[in-house]
Amino acid sequence: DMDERQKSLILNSSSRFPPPQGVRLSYGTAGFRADALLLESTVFRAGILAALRSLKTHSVIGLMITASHNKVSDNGIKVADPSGGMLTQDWEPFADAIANAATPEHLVQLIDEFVKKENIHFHGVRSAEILLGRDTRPSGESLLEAAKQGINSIVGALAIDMGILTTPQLHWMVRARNKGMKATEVDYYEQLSVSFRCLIDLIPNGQKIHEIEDKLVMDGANGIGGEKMEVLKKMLDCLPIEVRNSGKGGGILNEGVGADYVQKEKVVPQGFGFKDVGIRCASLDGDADRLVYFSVPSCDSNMIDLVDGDKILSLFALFIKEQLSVLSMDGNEKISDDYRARFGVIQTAYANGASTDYLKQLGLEIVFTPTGVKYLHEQAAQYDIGIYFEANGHGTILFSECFLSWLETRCNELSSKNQDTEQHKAALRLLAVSKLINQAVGDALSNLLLVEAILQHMGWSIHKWVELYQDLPSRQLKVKVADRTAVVTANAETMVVTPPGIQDAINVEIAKYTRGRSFIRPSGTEDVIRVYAEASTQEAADSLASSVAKLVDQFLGFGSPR
Ligand code: G16
Repeated sequence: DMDERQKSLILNSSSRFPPPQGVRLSYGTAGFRADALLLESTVFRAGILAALRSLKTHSVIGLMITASHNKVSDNGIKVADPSGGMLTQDWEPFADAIANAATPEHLVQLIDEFVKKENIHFHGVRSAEILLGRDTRPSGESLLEAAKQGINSIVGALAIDMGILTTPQLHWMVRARNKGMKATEVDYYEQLSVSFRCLIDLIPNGQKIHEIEDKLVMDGANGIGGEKMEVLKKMLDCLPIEVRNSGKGGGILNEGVGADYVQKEKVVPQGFGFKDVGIRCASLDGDADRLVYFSVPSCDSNMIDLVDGDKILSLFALFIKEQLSVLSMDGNEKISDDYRARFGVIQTAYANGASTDYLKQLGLEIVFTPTGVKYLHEQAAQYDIGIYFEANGHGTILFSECFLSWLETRCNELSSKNQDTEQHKAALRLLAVSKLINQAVGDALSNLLLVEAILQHMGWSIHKWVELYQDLPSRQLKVKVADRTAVVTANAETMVVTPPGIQDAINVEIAKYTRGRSFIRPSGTEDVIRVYAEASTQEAADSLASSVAKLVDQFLGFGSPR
């Protein structure tokens, strides 16, 4: 229970952070997001929550201040759980409740009730530890101060400022700390560069002749990714990378640049153009948790050939499957006398239909979840090897502890027998992938290195990769509505349950198009309804998207009868 001293500490400090009037905040797809000016009290309260979570779990917790792909004037905050993954969904209602408590007294009451319910004990000195990180947004500094004050209002909680980081770096550090591993930023770079180097050294000799000669050009979205890649680059002598849009040149965060822009608009980002025709390019988002690739096909237009999250997933799946079959552990087949590895992929409704067809052809098990890393991650963790990706470039590969320890044993056996070296190499590659790829959350920097290693391994150019399968033309739109919470969906967001009637109307539109597919959902990071449509031609996808957008406006727009 909280004693009186603890209660008055929270009362006093929270009175310095009054919540904004007339705004209701919710812990959405990826934590709280809003205009940065509205967020001080929310971030302060998230600091309290993080400290309580640390007390409850006896583990290090992370707090990241970022609004990722959103505009520079927005900001946000999300909590990293002891595993390094997203905050447990069980605590989201508490997060919502305290964020919206109108007075310090009500806040204290909510915390008191929660502490009793969760049976959280206060132990005093250094009983809770929270790692803080922030992206490059100018509002980050004062919000960080608010978070610290929230943390400091819990007796025994210690806030450690890790500085400006990519979101995945902070998640990685939390995970590493709780596993008793070395967890500084330098350790992070070490792990990435060593495992990348290992994959490169394992490339079959013959293939090295086809080594991709051209450099990679990376778009840092004017965020944190560019700066961090410059550091990492110094440790990677075998990878020529040119970084653009690093934020130093004065460009605006996520504006006309970055993974979200490139993936949604399918056009060349700022800083890229005719000079890049044919070159392999990659775009990160503002906090470097998303990655897409692209190439500029010709000088005639600003269109790009996009390699989205689905195609990154497909490349990873292909490579892993190849290693598994060398180890003769294909798919969900019995893989050896003593082990059967479950291999699955996780997508959302945004996955391009052509990617799903391709993955099915590979014989993979595919599961769909609602949008949000937290849902995909949870599903992927059900497998020995679970690959998840959102089309927007968020994703990673999860390895089960059980599979990794089997793999390590197998590796040792094979190396002691000193025979069947192909199998040994495949096992070593899988181990290297498990170290390169971020096990806490999708990470653009480590994903980029894995892509580069696999392309080199396969001797593939970006064009070969683009042609792995042909995307169905698609279009995404967003529609401002009076109240986006009026839309409730089911079946991994493929169906609208309320408002009644809208799904039937959408179905009527879909039926007009060959290979037509469309769905709507409320965004969890912006105040809009998102519309997705795909069909056999771009014109058809555009027209399907715009008619569905009109329906959204009719049913939910400001002029709609409500
Ligand atoms: C966040 C989430 C992603 C989600 C994206 C868009 O990304 O982490 O899982 O796909 O928001 O969500 P929504 O469509 O609900 O706005 P990020 O890069 O902004 O952290």
